[in-house]
Amino acid sequence: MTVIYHQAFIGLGSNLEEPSQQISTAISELEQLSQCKNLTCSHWYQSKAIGPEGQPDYINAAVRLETSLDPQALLQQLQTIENNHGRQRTIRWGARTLDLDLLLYGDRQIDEPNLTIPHPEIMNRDFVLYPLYDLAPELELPNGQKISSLIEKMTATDLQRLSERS
Ligand code: ROI
Repeated sequence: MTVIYHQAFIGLGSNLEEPSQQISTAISELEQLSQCKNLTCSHWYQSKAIGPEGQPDYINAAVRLETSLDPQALLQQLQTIENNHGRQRTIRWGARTLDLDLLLYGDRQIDEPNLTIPHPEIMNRDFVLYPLYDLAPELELPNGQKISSLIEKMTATDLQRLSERS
């Protein structure tokens, strides 16, 4: 039987409890997911929090992987990893130990109550666009918009690329 793999992009973010450690562990956990292979990771970035003021800066990154899980099954795996990192879902846009966002799944467009793909905020967030560009400079959204054009359109960014992944 042939198993079909789809390319998925996942955004990672953390601003609590040693964010670099959270991101590093999450990447290992993603690497070990069953029915997923060939994971690659973007550069890591430090970004100012979007959301309520007074939060620590975030560490952000993204990974690309190939998966034979369907989008809902992959989402469930991501939520399990978030929960294992002690993620509390209390304050909207509040600080968090680990956020894993399913950004893109092949060229699928999905609008389900718990899952919208492409992730609706991709085009507004430098901390998502730059890591995606690292992974796939030619990448286009399912509507044909190029990640590189979206980056060019961003006015200011205070994103800082980190030199070391630790
Ligand atoms: N802000 C930044 N800089 N990075 C994130 O990953 C992030 N994630 C979020 C909210 C709370 C919207 N703000 C963020 O979910």
